[in-house]
Formats: sequence, structure tokens, C-alpha cells
Amino acid sequence: MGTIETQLGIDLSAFWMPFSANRQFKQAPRLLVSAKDMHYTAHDGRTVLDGTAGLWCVNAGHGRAAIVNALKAQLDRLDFAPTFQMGHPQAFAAAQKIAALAPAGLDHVFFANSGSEAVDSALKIALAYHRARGEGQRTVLIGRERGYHGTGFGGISVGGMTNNRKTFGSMLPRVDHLPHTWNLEHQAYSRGQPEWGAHLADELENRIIPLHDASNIAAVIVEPVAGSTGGLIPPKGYLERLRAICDKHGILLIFDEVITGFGRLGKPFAADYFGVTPDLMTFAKGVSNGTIPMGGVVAHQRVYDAFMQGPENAIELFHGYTYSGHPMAAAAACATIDLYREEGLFQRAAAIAPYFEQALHSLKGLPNVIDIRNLGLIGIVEVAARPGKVGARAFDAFVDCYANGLLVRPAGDTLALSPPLIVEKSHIDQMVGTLGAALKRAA
Ligand code: PXG
Repeated sequence: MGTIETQLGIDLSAFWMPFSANRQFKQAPRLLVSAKDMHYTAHDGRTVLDGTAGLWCVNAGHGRAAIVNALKAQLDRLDFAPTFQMGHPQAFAAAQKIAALAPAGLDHVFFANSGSEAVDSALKIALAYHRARGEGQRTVLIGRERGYHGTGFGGISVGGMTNNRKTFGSMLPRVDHLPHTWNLEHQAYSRGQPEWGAHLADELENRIIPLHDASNIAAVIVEPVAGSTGGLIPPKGYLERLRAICDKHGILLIFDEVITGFGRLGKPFAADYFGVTPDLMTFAKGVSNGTIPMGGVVAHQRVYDAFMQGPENAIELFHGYTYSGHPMAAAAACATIDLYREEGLFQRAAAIAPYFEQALHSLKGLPNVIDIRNLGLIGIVEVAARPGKVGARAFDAFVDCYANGLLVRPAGDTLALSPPLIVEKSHIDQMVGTLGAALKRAA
């Protein structure tokens, strides 16, 4: 056993860690043992500033009493109840709160337990919607290069992260991809939405629809802001064009709001921020402030209505999970959404975003930095890859930041900051200072 293992009395070997370099990690582990508000405590007692809201999920900060107390009360009251042909009050309350927060028209909530399940649910709802309306031939799904929609077979099929696809061979058939929207030459150091790139939405109309024919296409799924592949901010007018093209051809538009939902952009959802309403919207992460797994899909009234046909005793959608609307997750969602409202956290995020932008862009000019981009409380610093070693420089900077008390998130050769919405200016100063110093050392 290594030093940390001896210290903590645990053996690290059994846990096959997700999306991790297991052997490297287990030689030099980074363990977090507790958290409160903006900070983690590491196994060695060091305080680590959470620059990433965990994995983009702890939007209200850690260990919030209102959520913790709601969970304790729920556990005492009702641990589990089925939601297949049964119900419990908390699931209906959570759905109602989410629907009330969602853009007008998005009124019905289907629960899953993760972003990946949310995405698969949304894709299946899209396919079933067309079938319910007598257009069962609409089975083509359109995603986007560099998109991340979780790790289910549906999600990796419409997703465009090559490493998540290439190892697995079989994927959904009848899938195509829009081009991604990032362009170094035209967009480097954009603050907020880039001016260049709206025309990339026209690929849907000019290339993809002619190839498959609109009558065969079920849905287009995009992240309004692509998170996992390094924060690709949609060019001005891009999402509006996608919406218009989908409308023209009867194609459903799905926004995957797993990262952008619950205030990340200073509004409840990216759909609100951009003023573009999808037909289906996925959520996860921030819905429960990361405390208990929960995800889901919010469907537009007209999508839901298409299913509510036929005999009343018929099950309208043959889909769901044992834990859809789990009492603990539902209790967490209710308490989390109340907390966001009571503390005005979305407005807070919007108010501090300009300071965050200013601070982040002060890193311009550091060695190897090739781009800085931001929107709301998403900030990305991109560095040039070391020759033949993609991702190594950003990873070194991430390890360096952690050693110096800051959690950032490396993805390829980008470093992402996505702090909890309770972040203060002093935290932002610390983040930028620590990251800047790490970038100099990672030269
Ligand atoms: N859709 C989107 C847009 C996501 O960002 C998922 C679906 C899948 O969610 P689950 O709950 O199944 O993991 C995600 C997840 C990162 C990072 O560092 C991002 C995610 C997960 C872990 C790390 O960018 N996003």
C-alpha cells in the first residue's frame, strides 16, 4: 500500500475509476475527503478551492444546510417508492418546480438518474414522438462534432468526442453530425459569443438534410454551449438558425442542458440565455446540486400531447428507470431549486460574470496560451499541445493547480473553470493567480 493508503486505511486497487488514468492516479492519488461552500479538503488536510463546482454540478456550493436537511427529512419519511403505475408526492413536486423554472411551453418532466440516461431518454422520446404522429420513418439523429452527450450508446452515437467512440465499434445507425463551431483563426480570445460562425448552422440545411431527406430526420441534438470538449461557445445567431431550420422541416430540436442548466450562464437554462426554445431539454447535475444522482428531460407541451392519445389505460411511453423520480433525488431537487431562488444565485452568476471574464482574459500572453473563451460562469483557457503529447501540458497545469490549492478541469489541452455560483471576486482572483502560475510552470 502507498502512503495515502496507509494513512487512510484503504486500498485503492478495487475501484476502476471512470475517465481516469487509473495506474497514474493510484501512484499519486488526489483524494478529497470533505467539502463546504467553495472549498474541498484534501486527504492531507489542505484546503482546495473548487473552481469546477465538482464536475459542473455543485452550483450552490458544497454542504448547503437546506439541501442536507431536506435529504435527512426525506430519508426519515420515505426511502423509496415506485413511480411505475405508482407515485409519491416528492416526484410530482420536483417535476412541477423544474417545469416552472423551464422556458414557457416546456411543461412535462421525465426523470432519469444521470445526464447519460437523460440523453438516451430524450432521443427515445424524439423517435417515439414521430412514430406516435404517424411519421415512424423519421429515425435519423443529428449530433455535432465535439459534442458530449454522456456515455450511453445513444449519447456516444450522437456525440462527437472521438475517444469516447473509437474503442466501442458498434453504435446507433442512421446518425450524422454537424460541424463543431470552434475556429481558432476567427474566434480566438472572443469574450462571450463569437461574431463568426453562425453560417455553420446552415450545414444542416445545405448538406445534412439533402443527404438524408428531412422526412427521415427525427431530431437534432446539441449542447447550447459544448462543455466537455473545451467550452465551445455558440456563435451569435447560430442556435437561432438551427431552431429555424428544424422548424421548417418538422425536426425536433433537443438542447442538452446537463452543464448549462441551473444557472451556469446566469439564467435558469441556456435556452433562456439565448432566447431559443428547444422541443426537448435534458438536465442533470445542478438539478440536485450534485448531492444525489438525478437527470431528466423536459418536454414541450406539444410533444407530450402527441403521446396522450389512444385508450386511457394504455401506457403511453414504454421507457423509464426503477429510480425515475427517486424520493431522495426529488427531495434534493426541490430543496436545490428553492435555494437557487431564495439566494438569487442565477442573478448572482450573471452579476459576477463580467468580473470573471475580465480576470480570465488577463491570462492572455502567458506562455503557450492560444485562446481564452468564456460565457456566464464558464471559462476556458486553451494551451498549445506539446508536440506528440496532446493533453500533457493541460494535465500538468491541472496537477500543479491542485498542488497549489485549486481544482480546475483539464480536457485535452484546455483547462475549464466553472465555479459554484456563490463564487466571490476574491475566489476568482485566487483561481486566475494559481492557474496563471501553473501555466508558466507548464511551459
Ligand atoms: N450531457 C452533457 C452535455 C454533459 O456534459 C452528460 C450529458 C452526461 O452526464 P452524466 O451524468 O451521465 O455523466 C454530460 C456530462 C467535464 C465533464 O469535465 C463533463 C461531464 C461529466 C464529467 C466531466 O467536462 N458531463
